[in-house]
Amino acid sequence: MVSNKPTHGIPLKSKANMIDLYSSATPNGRKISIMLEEIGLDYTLHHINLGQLEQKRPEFLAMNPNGRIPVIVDRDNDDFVVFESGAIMLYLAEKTGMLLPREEKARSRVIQWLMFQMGGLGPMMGQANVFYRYFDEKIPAVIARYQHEGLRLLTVLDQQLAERDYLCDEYSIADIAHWCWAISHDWSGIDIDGLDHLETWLQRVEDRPAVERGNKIPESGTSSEVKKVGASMIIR
Ligand SMILES: N[C@@H](CCC(=O)N[C@@H](CS)C(=O)NCC(=O)O)C(=O)O
Repeated sequence: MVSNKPTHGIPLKSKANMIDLYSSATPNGRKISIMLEEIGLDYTLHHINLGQLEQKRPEFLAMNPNGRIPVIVDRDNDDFVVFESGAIMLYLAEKTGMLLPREEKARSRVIQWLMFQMGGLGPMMGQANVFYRYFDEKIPAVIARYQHEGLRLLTVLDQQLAERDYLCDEYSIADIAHWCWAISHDWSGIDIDGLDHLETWLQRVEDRPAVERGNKIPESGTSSEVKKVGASMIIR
């Protein structure tokens, strides 16, 4: 449960809660707020204003040299810092024993689908957003390339979901990671008509109370605000 009201800037510590989450209203950020809501750890949200480049300030770079959200600090583990959303999900799953199976092969399957999201769907849909939404110059071949690749990856998910309710049978961090990107297919200009298993799964995950809560942390801006922030980041 998020314990404090969202703050802006980068406060150094808040000992009252176990996890400090540095995040923004983006797919990679939402993975972690949804996960924290699912596992029920107390956390404090520090809303990083990407448009103001708070993620490039020295105090943020000291936590993540890559200057990107999300980041967590575990106050329950010597203020251990974790960056990269996939690594954060694995860390929290291992800390709590939740959303990642113990059994070796089942665990490996979840990690495989998580890596597939981190290396595939996220980067491809991210670039589709850049060229379809944020770039002033519209380059049709580039837009088509990223949208086709995004759709191809979503089709792989659709096939995987044809015979199971969740990507690896039981709901796991792989579902959270993919859902956060797949749900924004419209923003990337990717039409998922005909991917019926994917659509059913998107709704199934969305219906989870923890997903509904975590998906609003932090709150999104309007479409034009999101577009402005997206456009401001790509040229830097
Ligand atoms: N691979 C990283 C990607 C993180 C990432 O790209 N975060 C974006 C928001 S979704 C960001 O912080 N962008 C700010 C910037 O590019 O300056 C992860 O999964 O954590």
